[in-house]
Amino acid sequence: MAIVGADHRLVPTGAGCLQRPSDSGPRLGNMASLLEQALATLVRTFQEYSQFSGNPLCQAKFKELLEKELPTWAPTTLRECDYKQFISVLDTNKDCQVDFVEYMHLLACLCIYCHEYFKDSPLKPSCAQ
Ligand SMILES: [Ca+2]
Repeated sequence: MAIVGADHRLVPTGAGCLQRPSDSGPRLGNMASLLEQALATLVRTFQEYSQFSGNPLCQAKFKELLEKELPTWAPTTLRECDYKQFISVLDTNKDCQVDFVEYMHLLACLCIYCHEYFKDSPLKPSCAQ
């Protein structure tokens, strides 16, 4: 099912698929690569937690996202004071919410961390390859 937003936001169309309201850009509904699927998942996850409004997430909703979607990587097990400091650093415009750009900054940092952590231990091909 395609849902078209008048504001040209990506909208859910079914199991993990996103489509743009117009045909001017790439159609993400028929993704072929893992990277395209990963990008759609990043966008869709934020949109789900913002109830497809695209609005910033309040801190409680953002913490819920971290706990459910990044249970291994997110600092939700930090002491409350350390968690507040983490949010303070992440919330660059200091509006006590996490917008999409701030969310993406966190994910970019996690990607860089993963890259640094794993760069000396090359990934093995999966069993299917
Ligand atoms: Ca913010």
